Amino acid sequence: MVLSDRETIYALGTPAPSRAAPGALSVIRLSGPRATDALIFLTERHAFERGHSARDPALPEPRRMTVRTLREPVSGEAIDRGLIVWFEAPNTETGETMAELHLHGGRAVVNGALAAIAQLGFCRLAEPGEFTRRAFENNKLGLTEAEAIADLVAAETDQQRRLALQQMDGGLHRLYEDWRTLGLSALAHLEAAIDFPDEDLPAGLGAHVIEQITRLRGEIASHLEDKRGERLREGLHIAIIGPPNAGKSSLLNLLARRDAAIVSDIAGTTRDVIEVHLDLGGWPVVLADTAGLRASSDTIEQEGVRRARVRADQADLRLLVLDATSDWKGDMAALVQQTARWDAARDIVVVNKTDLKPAEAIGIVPLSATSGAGLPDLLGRLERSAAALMEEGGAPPLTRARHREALLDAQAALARALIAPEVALAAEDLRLAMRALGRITGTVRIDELLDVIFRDFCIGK
Ligand SMILES: Nc1nc2c(ncn2[C@@H]2O[C@H](COP(=O)(O)OP(=O)(O)OP(=O)(O)O)[C@@H](O)[C@H]2O)c(=O)[nH]1
Ligand SMILES: [Mg+2]
Repeated sequence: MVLSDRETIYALGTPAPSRAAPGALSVIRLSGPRATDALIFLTERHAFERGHSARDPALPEPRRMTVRTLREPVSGEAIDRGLIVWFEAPNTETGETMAELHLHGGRAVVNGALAAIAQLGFCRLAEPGEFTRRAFENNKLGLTEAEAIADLVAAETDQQRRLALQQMDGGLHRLYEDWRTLGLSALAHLEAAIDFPDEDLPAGLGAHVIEQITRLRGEIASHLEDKRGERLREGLHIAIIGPPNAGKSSLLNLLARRDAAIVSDIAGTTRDVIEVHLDLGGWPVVLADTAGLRASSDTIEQEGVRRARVRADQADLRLLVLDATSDWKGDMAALVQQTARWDAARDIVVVNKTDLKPAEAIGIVPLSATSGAGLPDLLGRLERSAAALMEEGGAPPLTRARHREALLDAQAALARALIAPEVALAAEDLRLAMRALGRITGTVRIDELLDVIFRDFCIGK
């Protein structure tokens, strides 16, 4: 992307109105030094021909919404009557002068207004993510905050929204910058040792520096292990497991409120893993139905059982579904024992078909997937388990693969620094580690990386 701060850019900030879905309102935003000229030429008759405003002041006060008729600059034909507002640089979102046109949301209005701005000849359509990029260039926000805005727009559940808002506050930015500060102070010690070798400094890295690097590595390592951010972005993985015919697929359909999986009285109906996406009390969830766990001579069913076990191990949470009309206590003991990652505190045992035979025991959730009896209790348990998984630890969670990659680079460089044979080499590795951290927040600029990131931020792409 070629960047020119002097150009005034514009874009429709709301979804493009379609015939099927016109909006009540559409908002066009402009940013750049001539944003207010655009407002004058679009709202004051003949101003464009004259090349200046006849009235003084032709513009409303900044930050004050004002009703104006929007006109084609050349013909003077009215396009819409709407609200205009402008904001003075530098206290704006992009750091430049900004203007907004709040118009009626019809296609002809929006297309007419966009064409009118183009006619002015001194504004150009913004490239994807360009408003955010300008905000970043003008130090209005860091990269992690910009990513948080993209996350906020993409958020589908309450909890995703909460995390995005937290990140917009800069919690993640501060965490990474604190680490960078710590690393840079260790680096300053090393550089002193290099620059003044004759001074009475300890040989090698010195205990203080080793302690700092080790602490940094430890903090980054636990941050990398924290899966909350990934779970919030991609969904908490919940696996439904249990013996054949217990009603696993019936439960999936009940929770999904649709017939996603085939239900039948033939044991061994489900073979492949079937996934549905749900919102469970604000937590995004990927719920997986799996094949009934049993020894089988059918090779396809064997593969299904293998996949079910893999899913059970990979999932964040397991729902063990048992059949109340069978020896469910025996099945429970056997299956819990076979499930490598069973966690008694969080994983949930559901005893299904209680319409046929009641079931009671401490800790289990009795359910009838056919009547829905017991569903509220099960939902309550699921939400509590989800909340327990998500709320561990106070630090802001890792949310993006991009951050993970940079943190892994930083970790590797820190590990090399600790075993470097010379102080100069250790310093070089430490510098690389700090660069990797700076890449996350944007403190260290890498233009090709920024191009990719900002293109990704484009709303409605
Ligand atoms: N009475 C009663 N029948 C149920 C209940 N839940 C499921 N069933 C029936 O039990 C049978 C098996 O249900 P599925 O949901 O296919 O069971 P599954 O655990 O997915 O079975 P596999 O895929 O073969 O492992 C079907 O005939 C369902 O209608 C229930 O709560 N009460
Ligand atoms: Mg099934």
